[in-house]
Amino acid sequence: MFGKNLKKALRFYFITDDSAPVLTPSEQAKIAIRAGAGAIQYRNKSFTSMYYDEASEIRDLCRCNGVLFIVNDNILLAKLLKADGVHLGQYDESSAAARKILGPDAIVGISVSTPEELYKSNISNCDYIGTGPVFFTGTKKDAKKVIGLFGLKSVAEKSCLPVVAIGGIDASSAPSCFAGGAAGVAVISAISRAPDPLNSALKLGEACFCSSRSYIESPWSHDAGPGEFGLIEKLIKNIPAHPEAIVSPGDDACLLSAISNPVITSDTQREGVHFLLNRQTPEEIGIKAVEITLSDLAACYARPVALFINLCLPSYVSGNTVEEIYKGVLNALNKHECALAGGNISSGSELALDLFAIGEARKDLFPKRLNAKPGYGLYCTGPLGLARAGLELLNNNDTDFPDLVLKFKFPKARFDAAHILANAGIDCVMDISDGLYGDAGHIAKASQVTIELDLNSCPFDPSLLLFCQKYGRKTEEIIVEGGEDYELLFACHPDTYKTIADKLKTSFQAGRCLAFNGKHIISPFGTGSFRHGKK
Ligand code: TZP
Ligand code: MG
Repeated sequence: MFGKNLKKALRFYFITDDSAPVLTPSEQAKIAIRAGAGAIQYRNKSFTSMYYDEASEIRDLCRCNGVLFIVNDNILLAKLLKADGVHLGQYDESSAAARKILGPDAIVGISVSTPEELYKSNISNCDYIGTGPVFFTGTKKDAKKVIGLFGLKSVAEKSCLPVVAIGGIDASSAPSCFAGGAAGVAVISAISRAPDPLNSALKLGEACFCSSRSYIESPWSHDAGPGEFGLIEKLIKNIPAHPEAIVSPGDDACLLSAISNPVITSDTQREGVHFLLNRQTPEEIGIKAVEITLSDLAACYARPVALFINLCLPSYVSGNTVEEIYKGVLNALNKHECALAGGNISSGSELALDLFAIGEARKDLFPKRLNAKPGYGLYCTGPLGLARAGLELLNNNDTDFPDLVLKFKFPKARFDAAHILANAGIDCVMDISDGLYGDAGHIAKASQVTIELDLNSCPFDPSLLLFCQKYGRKTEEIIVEGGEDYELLFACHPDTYKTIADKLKTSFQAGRCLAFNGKHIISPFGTGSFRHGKK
């Protein structure tokens, strides 16, 4: 989330004061957030488990307002709190340990007072440098000698990482720190002990070119959060009427108009497994969740009718984020003329979406995995492996192949292709979520045939080829093992395929079905199944 925006987030960096006379650390954090701080460090030199709730509350405030949340000194506390990062002093644990424990996306900061210290420090695992005290500070009792603006400049000039100036800084001295090469200023007492903390914070925000904000509470906050009912009320206000949802969300249950062959499917999307909150926008997450749930209906030739969505909402996800997820959900449903018929929201430790979709099947044909026969070809409605490559690019912050990233972010339920397959009477279909190898295996097992994978007539996507070249990957392996493309995989007689090949422009033959010979899949390429979220 902070990748490119790190420098911006560091401009106004507030550190909580564990012994301020009037304001609690949470109150200080709220003021700093309102004044436009981009980063907040939780600093509590006498931290014990007693302070866990306090630290969690500040983490939630930061998350809900898009503010970087950093923990001082304690890597394990940062891990426990799922903080965005940790700030380490010269005598704390190593930045390598922080990187190992907190992962590649964590923001790791290190304190450095002089160019010599910078030179001696291993900063290969660090994202920013804290330098000071620039001015006299009474807040840190064991602070080093004041380095002055000259000292700040000498570190900033030598540092390849953004430098945050610290120590005795307030709104009036912040501009001189920026002029001295600082990317940001970190303050404690200028807010925590100011006679008028909000006013001082706002002035500091101005000096850092940060706009003030009306901060957002976590939906679960006891004081001011909207809570489950408030949030649901807000969400259902935006749900458009749908002709098939006679009694729509808001009541105990939804009354749908009668449908003849109901088909029901469900899908789960979990943070860190199926989606990445720091790499996909909430709206994108909502769109994708709907498309892949409806993809199961497409694979059954069913028309989408209604969708239910249960949300597990951790306290660090704001009501705004949920509204954005719903915006994506509603956009996707609208495209497929499907009603949002109801759902539920509960608190939980990680963001998760459980979706249930109801569709209406055709009367004449319900395709099944067990209908493949020896002599049939195995075909696919579109390119494979692109979504997997897109996920790897996202994980590497690589912007070289945006078309592949789009394939990961925006899979499409292939109702268009399903329509063509259904009209040709094809009765063995499934959607590919787990990769060709894994999903062809499902067809082979259910139909008791052997499937031999063959990519001779598979066109290789130009971007995928370039991706494989760049990352030293085997294209065939990504095609066979990569998942989440949500194309349709189908088996039919080769003569049947000939009648539809022209209509399915991106389709290709991926293999053939043989009489069972003791092995379900023969693959000269990859032999692994896709595991969502696994690198
Ligand atoms: N590290 C160097 S100076 C300092 C720290 C934590 C204290 C900064 O506090 P203040 O009140 O902004 O001078
Ligand atoms: Mg420290």
